[in-house]
Amino acid sequence: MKPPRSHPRYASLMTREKLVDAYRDGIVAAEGLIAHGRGEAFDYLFGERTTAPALVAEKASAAFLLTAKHPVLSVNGNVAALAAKPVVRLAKAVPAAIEVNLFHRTEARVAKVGSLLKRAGATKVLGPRPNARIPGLDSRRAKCRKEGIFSADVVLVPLEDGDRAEALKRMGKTVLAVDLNPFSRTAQAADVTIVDEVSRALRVVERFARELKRDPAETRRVRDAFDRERNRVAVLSYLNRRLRQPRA
Ligand code: PTJ
Repeated sequence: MKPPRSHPRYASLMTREKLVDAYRDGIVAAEGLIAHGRGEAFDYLFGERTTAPALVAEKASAAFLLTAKHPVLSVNGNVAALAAKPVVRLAKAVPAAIEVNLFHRTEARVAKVGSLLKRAGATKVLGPRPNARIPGLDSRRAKCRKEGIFSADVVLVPLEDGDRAEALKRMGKTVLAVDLNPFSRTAQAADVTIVDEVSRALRVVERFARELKRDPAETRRVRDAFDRERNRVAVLSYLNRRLRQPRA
């Protein structure tokens, strides 16, 4: 059942429909629907818009991606369902590789997510036939491609489940996360955490990447000036203000 356009929560209800359809098509894991619920609760608290601290983290992420030697965008079921086009556009703008990496991994779902990304315009998608493992991870998330996540220096990990971000950090990589939950383990482990809804966030990172690309010195300045602790405090202060004054 599609919600009527006049419904005050139309956009949010349509996003749920999109995820349920993607679940039925074998793109999203059942657990992904639950994860979305947590994400949308935080989005509601943040006012369902990109906040000023998120913008700062988005610009810094663009700078880290542009200055990387081998940047990779990691994609799971939820990210593919909500933001296949923004992922592909960002990958082209940087340019960065795309790798499907699933927590609830089945080879069938890896293939389906890959096909969806290709329909969204990706020319190459890594993920099938994994030939390396992320050390220290027991889950199927450890499976990856040598020429992809394994050898990347900067990895963007939207909607993580925590332990992989920490394992990637132990490998010496720079980890950029997108997570609406500022208290999550991922949010705390990442070098840059974008606390914003994934489809909005990736569009903004792409816009900054296109802008910064023209000015390498400014790109390095933005990257080096990013202060993760300061950004985290700004996100939490924003949330605190919203909780005190929901209409602010
Ligand atoms: O497709 P798979 O098998 O790789 O599984 C993907 C999920 C999302 C199920 C898996 O990675 C997982 O279990 O993740 P978690 O531990 O539930 O963490 C997901 C995080 O993303 C939570 O902190 C949510 O608040 C956040 N989140 C959910 N939806 C969004 C979001 N953040 C940004 N934008 C969203 N739309």
